[in-house]
Amino acid sequence: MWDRVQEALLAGKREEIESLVEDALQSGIPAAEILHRGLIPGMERLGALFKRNEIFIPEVLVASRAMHAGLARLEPRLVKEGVAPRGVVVLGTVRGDLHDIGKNLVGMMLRGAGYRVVDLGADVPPERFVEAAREERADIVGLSALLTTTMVHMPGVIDALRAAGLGVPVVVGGAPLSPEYAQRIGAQGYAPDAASAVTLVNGLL
Ligand code: B12
Repeated sequence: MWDRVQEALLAGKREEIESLVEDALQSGIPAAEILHRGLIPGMERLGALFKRNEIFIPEVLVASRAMHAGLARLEPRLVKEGVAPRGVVVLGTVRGDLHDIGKNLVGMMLRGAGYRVVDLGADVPPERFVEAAREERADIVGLSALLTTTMVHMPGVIDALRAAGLGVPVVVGGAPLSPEYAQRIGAQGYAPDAASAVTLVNGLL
């Protein structure tokens, strides 16, 4: 079952992913299990193949679209209904970076934990984070970066928030980051995955 999900993801078979996820949900498998045994290991295999130059950007893009489609099916189950927001989290991937799968997962898990998430998308300039943090009265700002060339834009966002007089805690994540890096740039927290992101945000509020 999980192999089939992973193979379909690697092959970028969007419709097959949708129906496998749907079937799994119908047969009572919890959404979190589908995520952690099917889709995420599939993305890990994709990353390993990409790293070894066994597949290239077009294949990764098609697989990513299939991943998005699978996540969209899971989202309603991951998100609890009718829960009063525990706080507002403004979330985005920093400027120059188009990777949004991990950020979307973090957003979903936070929504599931009862937060209102304002997702600014990918390639977000610092001033957009500032504007949204102010307008939405954010309790937390979350920054994502997947590239060593874009994680360096994170301190700029923190500086822009502070320059605008906003003391809102900033949490960061993404594959190239570390807790040390987060601390060095003045972020209030780092989490390696979506589940720990929820624990981190809970702890900060
Ligand atoms: C999918 C993918 C793409 C897709 C992105 C599609 C999309 N819509 O997101 C496409 C094809 C567009 C792409 C493009 C590129 N990519 Co790419 N990509 C990947 C890949 C294979 C998977 C990333 C992913 O989705 N992982 C799955 C998610 C679930 O994991 P995650 O993102 O790490 O997120 C989790 C945590 O990090 C954390 N987290 C993430 N964000 C946040 C935020 C907060 C606040 C918190 C608390 C936690 C948190 O929680 C998440 C959920 O558990 C990685 C390989 C890898 N191993 O990461 C390469 C990778 C990131 N890409 C890489 C590169 C080089 C590129 C390109 C430059 C390639 C090129 N030559 O053009 C371009 C850059 C485009 C750009 N400007 O952004 C490199 C980066 C190397 C580096 N260290 O800088 C990697 C590592 C591949 C490699 N080994 O070479 N890529």
